[in-house]
Amino acid sequence: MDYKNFLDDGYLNLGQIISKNECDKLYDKLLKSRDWSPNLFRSEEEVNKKLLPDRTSKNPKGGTNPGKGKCNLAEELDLDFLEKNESFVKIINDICGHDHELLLKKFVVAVPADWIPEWLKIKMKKQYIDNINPYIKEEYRDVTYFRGIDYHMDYMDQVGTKADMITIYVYLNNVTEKMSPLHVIKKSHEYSYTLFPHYYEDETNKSIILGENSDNKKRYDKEILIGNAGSVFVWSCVTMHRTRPFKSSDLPRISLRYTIRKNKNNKNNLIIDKFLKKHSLENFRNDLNNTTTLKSKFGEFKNINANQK
Ligand SMILES: O=C(O)CCC(=O)C(=O)O
Ligand SMILES: [Fe+2]
Repeated sequence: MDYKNFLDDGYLNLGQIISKNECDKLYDKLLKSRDWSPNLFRSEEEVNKKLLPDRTSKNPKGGTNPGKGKCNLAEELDLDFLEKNESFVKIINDICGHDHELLLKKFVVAVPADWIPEWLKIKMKKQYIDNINPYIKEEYRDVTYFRGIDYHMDYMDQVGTKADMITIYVYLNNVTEKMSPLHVIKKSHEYSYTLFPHYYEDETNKSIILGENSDNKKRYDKEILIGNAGSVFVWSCVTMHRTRPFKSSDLPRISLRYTIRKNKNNKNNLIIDKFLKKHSLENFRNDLNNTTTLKSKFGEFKNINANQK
């Protein structure tokens, strides 16, 4: 395996390395697990009464997303066809070591806009909302639902820690341009110190200007991840990526997402260490890049791109 692209860009497209047939079987199973329709959503009345659940011992943060050992469908199903796949295992071990830590695995669902209730669409025009789990009925919150998410780094879920983490994304159905594919900006770690919502302009399908502000910016190549079921992608936790709102479809896009960290006791110089060293990110720390922290500090984000189109 050649890791040059990962070392240079912070991103690797592995192509379709997982059996499409196995992904199809899993996707079918997921389709049967619930009524994929507007019926996933809570009513406006209920939401207005109470948006977030109380903190309990089972749910100490009062969150609405699946966690490690918490309301997580990906942990309940047999995923050996993927997790024991030789190439999949080798890539993780090469980048983060044999003794890596699995921070989280979960299913991620891109929800077509035509399933979102009108009252919520109106709210979304005024206020930036990407993760829609608070608006989904509690019994269905064993996966994460997105309606598109603006450019971010996955480091935002692990602020204040070392950046020796990767995300692995596996498409479980065929993802075309219309199915809310991921957009990844190569080398975007160069602006990893900037805060969400990250400054960008003049985006095309192939490139984007990214920066700190209009005086400090640079054009980068980007890739839109179109791929069949079984396609696998890896990016570093400081690599910016997004999805646009999913306009319309009978079926959701469902992916499996793994967040992996190098074990701190492993002293070997692994691919993730080489990546961080190459870009002087060994000591990268950012305590602010988390939407919850940022919202409480600066208020709700308004009118940001992902919300408007
Ligand atoms: O699948 C999506 O729509 C967003 C994915 C994403 O950025 C993530 O899971 O980290
Ligand atoms: Fe992400």
